[in-house]
Amino acid sequence: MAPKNKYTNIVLFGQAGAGKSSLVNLTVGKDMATTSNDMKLSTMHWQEYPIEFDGESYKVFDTVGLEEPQLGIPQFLDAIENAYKLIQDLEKQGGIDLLLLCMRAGRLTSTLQNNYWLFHEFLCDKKVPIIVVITYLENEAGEMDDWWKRNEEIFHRQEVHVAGHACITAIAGNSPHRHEESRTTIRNLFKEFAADEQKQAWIGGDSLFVSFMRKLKDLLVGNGKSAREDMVSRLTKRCGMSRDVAEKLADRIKPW
Ligand SMILES: Nc1nc2c(ncn2[C@@H]2O[C@H](COP(=O)(O)OP(=O)(O)OP(=O)(O)O)[C@@H](O)[C@H]2O)c(=O)[nH]1
Ligand SMILES: [Mg+2]
Repeated sequence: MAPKNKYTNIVLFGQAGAGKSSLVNLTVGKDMATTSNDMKLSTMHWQEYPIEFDGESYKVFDTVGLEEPQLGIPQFLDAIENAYKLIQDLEKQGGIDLLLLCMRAGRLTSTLQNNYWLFHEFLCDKKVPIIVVITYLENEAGEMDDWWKRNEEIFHRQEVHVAGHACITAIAGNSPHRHEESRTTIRNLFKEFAADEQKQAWIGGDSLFVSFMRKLKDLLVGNGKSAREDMVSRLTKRCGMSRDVAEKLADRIKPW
């Protein structure tokens, strides 16, 4: 097993405009990541942000939202391939400690579900704990966390199973108090997953890459043609991709 490095690696994902870059800035306490005011994509490639507080060092990887219609097929495939390369890369740097799925308060969309499947199941093989961070809650009438109480059941029903949640506002705006409260919430979350006991819980067994390759190998030993087909069918059924896109992705991720 690769030795743990001193950083806690956190991968951030979610739709464009969900507040990923703002979440980085909230955590750091100053503007480090570029945020976008419109729906145009501000980040085409993942960005790495070293963050330190309370004596712990983290690396946060801010990824591109994986949305097919908005991105266009070639860019969508690039984005997935990039995410896949990032995960492989992080394996060599001690693994991924935490996935943060960022969403804007509102309906639980199919894009969010697809992103969840893609990262958590397909790319990370359910081995990395995943936390959902709900942004845009500065105007929540009661406590920001009330949003979760109202919506938790929907996540279960939609089979989006998370290890935890955080209800926040990622910008100061008119609610500096809630912004501060949000920073504490996120920092506590980071600390929780940086804790050694927590890490132990998720280490052990195969690395993500090894288990991914083993799955492929098992499939290939059985029948090479069905291996590709299996991946395509998983991508269409679970990740909501069209057959055309799934086939292109299967061909790009692995030379069959
Ligand atoms: N009101 C409010 N606005 C927010 C919040 N979080 C982010 N925003 C705003 O939403 C816009 C998009 O935020 P970003 O942080 O750039 O979103 P992103 O997920 O990084 O977007 P991409 O990089 O394009 O994928 C910016 O104008 C932010 O100021 C929030 O909690 N409340
Ligand atoms: Mg961004």
